[in-house]
Amino acid sequence: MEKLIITVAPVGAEVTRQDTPYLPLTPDEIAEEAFRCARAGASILHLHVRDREGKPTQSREVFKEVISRVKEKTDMIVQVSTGGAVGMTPAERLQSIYSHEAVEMATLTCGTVNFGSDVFMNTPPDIEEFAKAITEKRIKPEIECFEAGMINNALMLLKKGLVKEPLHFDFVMGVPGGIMARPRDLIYLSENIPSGSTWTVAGIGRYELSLGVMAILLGGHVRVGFEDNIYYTKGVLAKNNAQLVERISRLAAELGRDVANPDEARKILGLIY
Ligand code: KMH
Ligand code: ZN
Repeated sequence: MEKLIITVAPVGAEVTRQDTPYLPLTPDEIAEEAFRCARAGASILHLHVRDREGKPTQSREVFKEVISRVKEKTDMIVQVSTGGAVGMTPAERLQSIYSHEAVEMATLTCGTVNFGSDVFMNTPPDIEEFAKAITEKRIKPEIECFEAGMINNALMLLKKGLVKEPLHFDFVMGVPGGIMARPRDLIYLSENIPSGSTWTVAGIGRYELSLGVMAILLGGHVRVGFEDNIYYTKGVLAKNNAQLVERISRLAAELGRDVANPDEARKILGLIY
């Protein structure tokens, strides 16, 4: 089986210091956390950033500053969020892809989904605009699917030439309002993408671990981090994101799957040849 790519999503847009005191917020904190996670086996950094008050922002300048600090410390693949936070405008969200030449990947959510008590809006014209902009910048999209129908939307983008094969998917599972996070849900999604595609899974809350283990076994890849889950075990907060990465690396080793370094991940994803 191909080596395992571990993505870490250490910040997110929804988690607060009230939820966990260990959340990295400043550029220095995020860069330090990225460094620890890279050492633990993460090769992709799924990046959200915060303003001086700790609120989510898609500011080009803030992304630039954070990415510069991260790149001083690690060679991780930087994957910027274009999802941002619920309620941001499409133009606001898309700033991240123009922030720094080191951006190699960007998320592309392929549909609208209920998101707790909010709605994460991604209209068809907006999805197409995002896909076009990402492809024009020669950035690899990570197609985020919160629902099975989003795979179909991605296939329509492919037909229109707005994204290119091989596609890479991220199944975000267990969001209240999106697809559930049972083993059969992951099997369904992973079996319904074009052959030759790669996929990773981001299980929300307690599903981060169970779906991560399934992905190791099925030949997929794994995302962990405070964006999706702040606990190490039930009721016990993880002290940092690296603890969550370390556990996946350890489980992968136990299960006979080697963990990819950033350049190996780039090859698997077709970022380099
Ligand atoms: N914060 C969520 C509403 C992405 O990074 O592209 C959207 C999100 C997806 O986190
Ligand atoms: Zn995100």
